[in-house]
Amino acid sequence: MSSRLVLALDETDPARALEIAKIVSPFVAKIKINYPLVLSAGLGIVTEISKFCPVICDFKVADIPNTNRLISEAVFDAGASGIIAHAFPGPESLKAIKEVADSKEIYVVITMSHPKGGDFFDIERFCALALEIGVTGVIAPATRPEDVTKIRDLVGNLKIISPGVGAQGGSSRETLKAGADYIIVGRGIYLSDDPAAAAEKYSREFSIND
Ligand code: OMP
Repeated sequence: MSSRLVLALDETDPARALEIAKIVSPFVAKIKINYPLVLSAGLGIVTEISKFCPVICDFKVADIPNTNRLISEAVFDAGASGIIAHAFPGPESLKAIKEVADSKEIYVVITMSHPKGGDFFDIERFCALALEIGVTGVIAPATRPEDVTKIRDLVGNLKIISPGVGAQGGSSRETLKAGADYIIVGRGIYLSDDPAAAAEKYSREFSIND
C-alpha cells in the first residue's frame, strides 16, 4: 500500500518534531518542512529527518534567479528530496531552481488554500509555466476542489499535492476525486494526542491499493 499522505511538520519544538517524524514515517509518503520548524531547529533538521523519510522543503521560494539558486543549493545539500517555489517571479527564477535540482523534485504553488487565497493567483498562467519549466508537480488547494479539477485539466500528468484537509476544513475525498495525487495534513496530525494513530487513519483514508 502506498501512502498519499504528506505530513506538514510545522511543530516548532525540534525534539518533538523529530519524535513525531519518526513515529509517523511508516504512514507518510513524505514530510514537508516549512519555516516555523527550520527557524527554530536549523536546516540540520532536514538532514536528520531525511535519514528516514523524504523531505520536501516548503520554503515557497520566490526571489531573483541567483537567490533562488542559493536557497535551492542549501536545501538539496541538506538532503531534501524536494522544494516548493512560487510561480509569480516568472520563468527565470524557476529555471534557476531547475538547474540545481538534478533529479530532485520541484513543486510550484498554483493557488493557495486559505480564504481569498486564490485572489492574486493566475491559475492558467502558472500551470502553463509549470509545464514549460518541467517541474515535478504543483500545489493546489483541498479547500477548493473545483480549482483542483481545473488544475488537473491544465497540468496533465504533473503531480498535484493538496493542502487544506483537517484544520482548514477541506475534503480529502473531493480533492482526490478532483485529481490530487497527495494530500498534505499538518495540525490534524502533529497537534493530535496520538500523531502516529492520526497519520495511520489519514493514510488509510487516502490509500492507493497497489
Ligand atoms: P495544516 O493547515 O495545519 O494542515 O497545514 C497545511 C500546510 O500546508 C502548512 O504547512 C501550509 O504552509 C501549507 N500550505 C497551505 O496550507 N496552503 C497552501 O495553499 C499551500 C501550502 C503549501 O505550499 O504547502
